[in-house]
Amino acid sequence: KIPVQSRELWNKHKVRKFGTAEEFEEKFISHVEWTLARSLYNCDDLAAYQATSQSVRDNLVIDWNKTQQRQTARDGKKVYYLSLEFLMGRALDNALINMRTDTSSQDVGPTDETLTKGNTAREMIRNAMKDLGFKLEDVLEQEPDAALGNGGLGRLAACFVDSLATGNYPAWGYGLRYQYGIFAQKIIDGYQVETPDYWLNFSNPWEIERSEIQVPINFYGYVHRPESEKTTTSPSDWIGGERVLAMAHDMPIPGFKTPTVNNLRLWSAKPTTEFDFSKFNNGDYKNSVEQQQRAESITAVLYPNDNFDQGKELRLKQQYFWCAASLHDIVRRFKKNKRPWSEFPDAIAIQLNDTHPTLAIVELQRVLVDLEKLDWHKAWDIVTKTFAYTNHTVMQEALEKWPVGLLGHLLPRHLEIIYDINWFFLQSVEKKFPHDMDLLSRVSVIEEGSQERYVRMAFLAIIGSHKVNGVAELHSDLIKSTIFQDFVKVYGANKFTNVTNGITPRRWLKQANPKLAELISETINDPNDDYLLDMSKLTELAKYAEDEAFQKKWNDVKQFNKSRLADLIKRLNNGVDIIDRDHIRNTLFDIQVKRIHEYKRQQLNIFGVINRYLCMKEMLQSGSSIDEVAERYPRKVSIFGGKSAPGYYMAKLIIKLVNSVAEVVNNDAEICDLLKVFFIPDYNVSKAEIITPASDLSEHISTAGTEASGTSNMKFVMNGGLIIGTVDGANVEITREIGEDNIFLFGNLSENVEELRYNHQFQNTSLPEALVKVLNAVESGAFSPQNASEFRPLIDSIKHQGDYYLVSDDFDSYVATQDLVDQVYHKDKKEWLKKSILSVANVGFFSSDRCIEEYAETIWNAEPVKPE
Ligand code: GLS
Repeated sequence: KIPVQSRELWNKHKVRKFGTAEEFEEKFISHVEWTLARSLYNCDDLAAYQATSQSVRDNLVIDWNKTQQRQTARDGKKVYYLSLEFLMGRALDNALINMRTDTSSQDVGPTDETLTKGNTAREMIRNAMKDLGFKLEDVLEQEPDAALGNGGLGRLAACFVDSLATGNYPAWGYGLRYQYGIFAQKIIDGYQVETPDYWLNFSNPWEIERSEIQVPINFYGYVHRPESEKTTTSPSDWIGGERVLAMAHDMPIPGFKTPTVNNLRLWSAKPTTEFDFSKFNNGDYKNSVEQQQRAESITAVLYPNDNFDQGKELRLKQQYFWCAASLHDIVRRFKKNKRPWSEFPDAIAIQLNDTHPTLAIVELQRVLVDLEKLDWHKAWDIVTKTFAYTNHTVMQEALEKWPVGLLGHLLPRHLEIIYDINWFFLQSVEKKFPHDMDLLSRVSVIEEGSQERYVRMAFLAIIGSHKVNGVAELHSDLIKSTIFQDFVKVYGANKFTNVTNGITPRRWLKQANPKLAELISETINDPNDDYLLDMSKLTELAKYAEDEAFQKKWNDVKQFNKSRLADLIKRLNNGVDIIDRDHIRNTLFDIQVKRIHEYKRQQLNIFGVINRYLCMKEMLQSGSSIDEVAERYPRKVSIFGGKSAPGYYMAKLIIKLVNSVAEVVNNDAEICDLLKVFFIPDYNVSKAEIITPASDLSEHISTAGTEASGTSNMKFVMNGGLIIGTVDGANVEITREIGEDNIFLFGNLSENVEELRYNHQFQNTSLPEALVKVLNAVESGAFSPQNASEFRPLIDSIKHQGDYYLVSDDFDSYVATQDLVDQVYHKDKKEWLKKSILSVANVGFFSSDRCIEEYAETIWNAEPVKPE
């Protein structure tokens, strides 16, 4: 603590934010010289990016410190969002957009007064950069994506921290600081090849290393119980066998138009300073060092699976390491206030992003019982009131379960606690439903198999939480009627709720689509972009849906964004332009970008493309002119992108098929560029920012009942793209919000899926004619002349293995709906533009600000801490 008499001096030298371009320039140069130890003579774009980020970060840190002080002083309920994935993307541009320009605070910073009229902080920096000799766009390009996530689940967490800060909630994210994010995808000969993403190659200006915060974490070892304590529910000592340290790295998360800057705390593993002297003395110096180094492997790499549980020991280690460090941190902060333990749930809400952090439930129970010596039941009451769990999938292969042996070996005391939690839970079930042995075994946390026994993490998460939510209405209904059906019986339906996902409009509209954002703010007369905080303001746009002059402007923005994407594609295609720029306005950009997964059905999309191509060829063969073909099958570019899990054979084969089809179609002179296919390699957040605004149509075509929500569907709609989709996930609510006239739905409904699957297995179902032709072409080697059987597994899965994802059942409906898309797009542009405008006008519901409010009100009972 600084003595009172010294404080005046501190205040005299108080650090200040830059507010003007000149102040920024001064900061920039001092960072080039002092932080980077470079100079005017060797400052390249990368150094300029580093210096700009450091300067902007200085501003954020001032607000960050104040936010933490304010939130501590106000002592409201704190929210902690535990997520193994945060797919953040780039930070600099986002910070520039979120940098406040209001005058309400005494702090210096870019304000309405220091900025020339109508200029944003971002514009100010752009001009300053220009004066310093740099182009902002080139400098922004230097930043590597922070790709600490796989797909939707990780990006959701990133949108949530943005909205939490924007809504002034006292909320921290907790995650892991992987040294390697999701792999970089290369396409070689049409195949996905994974290369490591060493994103920390150049130092990361957005993280603040907290070397003073190091939490010891134990693994393995054994449990010791004093003689007097007979049962496992009484305080026990866990004597850990291996110890590593968790070190904190903080990333400031700025809210939009508010001085609230929240914290994302990521843990990295490092060896303890303790040294195994016995080994050392035995002359085994190398081994004792090696063991120390093993620690770092815990946070070395993100597991590259989406919607799939691989069950690796190192993954379990990651999970415990992160849960234990985060809880230690949370408990330490709580204890500072010396409030009674019973008030813990009034002070703290912890949200579990999927089952990955379920061990936090067990760890808190251990801390309370073993370390704080609370009675088991009192402790359990605190635990269940603190936690809430979000389920993100119904896919069986994604539901986490850990072998009892593995868990007990790594975390012996935690396994005991899990058994006891289960014991008390089953007792309560038995009381409510006496003698229902089947029910007991169905809801037990322990799955009794013939060989191995498993801990079912989702069940543990439900039992340890006061609320469980799904991520879209259909999904939340489905979990209640399928995977968690028995728990609805046990707890009643009220424990289960829905919070439909959302996305942050700051990144996905303002940042990704500056031209559209500008047109919107000009049209609805909102020069300060307040609509980005209140998306219901967008309904104003509906007035102009049929206004011809406005439609033209709207269309011009889309064309600009399509050209921007065409440029990117050209660059990725080694400079070869596959998109005819003269016809870009009449070329439908049809995009499917997301993780590659059989349930997301990129195979349905590419089969549709093949069908189109075969039909075009057939027309030509039977004597039609190219104009007639163009009339029936107008210009289209089919764009794909997404990563497959490295071990997912079928998904990788789908990528290869897309690339093989592209090879044939793009080089077929006969079809005169009417159809093009392109697979964008290494789809990531920063590429999504270019891809999303450019779609005319995007595809969200999962088998009904399989996609929990989807969030890219929301991103595309927010950018004026129309959707072709199944009645699945959030597509249902998108339809409700934007109107069924403005979305192209097709395919079977989720309630029919079971029967259709049954039919494939036990009835003789025939395939649609068009699909048969497609499969025959693929089988004949039309796209793999060197190896005709290459795509056999994809065909077999449909023809001979029950077509689990119902490609054949939805194929005709899909093709017919694509025809409808062509008709509206090419024959009735006005109608198309009207749909596009109305979609954006009604997309407001899908702002992640709305989700966070729902979580705060219905699950966390947390209030914003507004800055004065
Ligand atoms: C996912 C679901 O598959 C998506 O539908 C959902 O939008 C996302 C966020 O809730 O979570 N679950 C998962 O394991 N990966 C996802 O992207």
